[in-house]
Amino acid sequence: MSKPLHYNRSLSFIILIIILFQIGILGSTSITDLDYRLSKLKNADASVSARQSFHGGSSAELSVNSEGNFARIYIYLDPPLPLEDLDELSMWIYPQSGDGTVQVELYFDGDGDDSYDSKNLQDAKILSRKESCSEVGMSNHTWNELDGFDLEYEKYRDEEFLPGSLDDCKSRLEGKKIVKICITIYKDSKASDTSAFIDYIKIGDEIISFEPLEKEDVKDGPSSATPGGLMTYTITYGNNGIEPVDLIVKEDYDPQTVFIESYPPPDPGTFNTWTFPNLPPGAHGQIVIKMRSRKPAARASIDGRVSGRGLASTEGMLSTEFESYLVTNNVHILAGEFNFSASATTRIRPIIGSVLQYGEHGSGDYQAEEKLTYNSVSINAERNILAGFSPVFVNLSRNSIPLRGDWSAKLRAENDYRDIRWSDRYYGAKSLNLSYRAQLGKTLSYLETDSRVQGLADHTAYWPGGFTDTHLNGNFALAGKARWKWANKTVSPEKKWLECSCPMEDGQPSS
Ligand SMILES: [Ca+2]
Ligand SMILES: [Ca+2]
Repeated sequence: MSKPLHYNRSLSFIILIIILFQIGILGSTSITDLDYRLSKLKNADASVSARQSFHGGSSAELSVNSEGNFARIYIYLDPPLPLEDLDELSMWIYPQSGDGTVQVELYFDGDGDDSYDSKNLQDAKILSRKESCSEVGMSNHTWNELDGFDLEYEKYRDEEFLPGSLDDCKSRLEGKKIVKICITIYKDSKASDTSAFIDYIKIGDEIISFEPLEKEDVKDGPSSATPGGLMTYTITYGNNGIEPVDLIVKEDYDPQTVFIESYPPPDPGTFNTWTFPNLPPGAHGQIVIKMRSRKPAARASIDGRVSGRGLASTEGMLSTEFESYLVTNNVHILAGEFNFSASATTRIRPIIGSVLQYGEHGSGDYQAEEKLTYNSVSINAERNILAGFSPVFVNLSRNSIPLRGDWSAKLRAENDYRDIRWSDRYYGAKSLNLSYRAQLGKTLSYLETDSRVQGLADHTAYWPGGFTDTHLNGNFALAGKARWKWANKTVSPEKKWLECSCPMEDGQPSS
């Protein structure tokens, strides 16, 4: 009794080619999400200055000369902040020359269009009473805190609205949302020029410190990268508090990326953690990380030979196709109570390539020889199959069951890049003698088959511009050769023939 041969194999190679990266920043966030603008007027200057600062290394310097009237900071809240949620509105002011007048204005949206319109009665604007720096108790040449909740406000063009504190306005302007805040320094009419520095404006949880890096995205990445190439991520960190902190930056790398190097380098013994001990208030910095996308080995050569008597079932698949996936690198910044996360996501596009699938199934004598070579852009396969029917017995406990089997075989070759598909199927066969060579590449694809079969066969081929469909039944010999070349931006058959020699003893060929 022959020994059952169980031969089951699954060959699956996924060859990844990364042609293009598309990096999208999900929820791009910066240390300060408030936008601000400084006024640009002929006789007044407003600019970021490193000459004085309360927090970090710089502040906004507002100066008005004798011909000017005012200099202003415009702050935009996007999304608008409901007035009832405003729990803090403060700033630090350093009066330098003259005794300028400070005014804070809040602009509200009341009709839901996220903008202020002076003609819309539902929208509103409130202004703090104009008071000079000395009137609100500030001293020149020193940093003074001004709390917006200590000021008295009146409503623009509404004389029935009694002046009141910001807390009074909260109840009277219920439901309105702040879209813009202006801080203005008006000229001291008695002085030749008026100037002041403003720093560390706190509106709710957000802080404007006029530091160059505070508007950078916490996590930023390139818009595209080459296959398996370098991707550079930039992390921006900062201490927005008013006490020094130990700040820790921790990266969660996507498993499909590899860390290469960073500046500054990570903490010793780590590749994803940076510690900045005792980081001063207002200090900001950046970490530049270079990563590489994983590019799997895309070359292999396989020589195989199998033979035996019994049940045979083989399955093989080679593919250069590659599904799209996302690569996400996350960053976590920890500084005291401050815990911040941001991420950069890269979409890796799908790769359209080639797939070769083959297999035989049956019982009897089986012999297969194969040589498979592939790389990231092409598949090359050469297989010789010899199979014949012979009775096989499967021994299940005491009873031997004779198995009557037919042979079947399939070969499916797809070049999806060039839209070529071949499919050969043999079934109900008493014997198979198949030889084929297949090449699936971008410029050249071919399939050469030589088969002697006692049974049935379906043979189809599709390519841009045509298809063939052949059915054979009987005892036949079939030789086919199809070769497709990519030239002048079209795929065209170079040479193609199908030969059929028959009839044999039983069965009639048909096509
Ligand atoms: Ca509005
Ligand atoms: Ca500052």
